Amino acid sequence: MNNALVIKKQTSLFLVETDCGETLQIGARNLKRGGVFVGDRVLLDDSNTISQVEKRKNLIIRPPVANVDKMFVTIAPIPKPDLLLVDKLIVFCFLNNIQPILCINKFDLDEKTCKKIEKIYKNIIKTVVFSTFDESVQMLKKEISGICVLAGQSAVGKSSIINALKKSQVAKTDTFSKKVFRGKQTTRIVELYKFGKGKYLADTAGFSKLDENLLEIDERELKNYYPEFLKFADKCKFKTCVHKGDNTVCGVVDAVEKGLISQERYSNYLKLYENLKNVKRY
Ligand SMILES: Nc1nc2c(ncn2[C@@H]2O[C@H](COP(=O)(O)OP(=O)(O)OP(=O)(O)O)[C@@H](O)[C@H]2O)c(=O)[nH]1
Ligand SMILES: [Mg+2]
Ligand SMILES: [Zn+2]
Repeated sequence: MNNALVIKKQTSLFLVETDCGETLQIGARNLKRGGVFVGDRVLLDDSNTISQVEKRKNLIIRPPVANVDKMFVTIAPIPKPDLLLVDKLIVFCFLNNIQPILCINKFDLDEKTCKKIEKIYKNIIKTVVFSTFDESVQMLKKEISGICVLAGQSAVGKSSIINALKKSQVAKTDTFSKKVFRGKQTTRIVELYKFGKGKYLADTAGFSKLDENLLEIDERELKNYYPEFLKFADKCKFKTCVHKGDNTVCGVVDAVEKGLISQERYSNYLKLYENLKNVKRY
């Protein structure tokens, strides 16, 4: 018996790293429940076949990665930043016991926009600003621990981050215009890249199609996933206040008006609230 970590899935074969440090390409027995995913801790039998999958901390889908510890939520001045997606990913992280880290890339391209985004998020979650075109990207290395995944819009530079940190072209990249032309993301297969003992980073196609069913929460609970709202919420008239500014005293609306809470975050909160409310529940 041998314990291993699944680092890549290739149709019916898996690339695993055993606890002894060997990398093997192996198959799996017909496992009773579910499948085997990248990030799974597995048990190998004597013929080096996956015979069991250990209980998961979490499993994110599209693309599937198990046991995710940190998400590098990546954003850049180009393509046009989708901060609603950033906020959805952050809520998703809090729901799934994942630490979000905001990675603002392409500082070389537009310092002003990068700093604007940094200002919104730096007091909410860990935020780093850099460019993959220079050494500044290397500061990300110290943030890698456990199983980390890159997420974010297509063309923000997720694969470029992997390549810059690995100092070689291990992950495929494409220009923004090529991506738009093809209408597809460049990165489709998930693989964990190793950055030292117990340190992995996965390039992914971004989770940019993260849809509402990944956020299966009641809209009234959404406010609990906005850390910066909490300290103002005790000024709301009602404990059940969802901070929509419905003519009652609301500490959050008040803080937005005073510029103590970001207007962008707040208006995207309202959008997400409506999204969740409109998700049909059967
Ligand atoms: N100016 C500038 N361009 C960058 C930087 N990092 C990446 N790029 C460019 O952005 C484009 C997209 O990069 P990718 O790494 O392929 O983007 P991705 O996020 O992996 O995209 P998908 O795989 O489609 O999700 C490429 O043309 C890169 O050269 C940067 O720091 N500055
Ligand atoms: Mg990519
Ligand atoms: Zn309120």
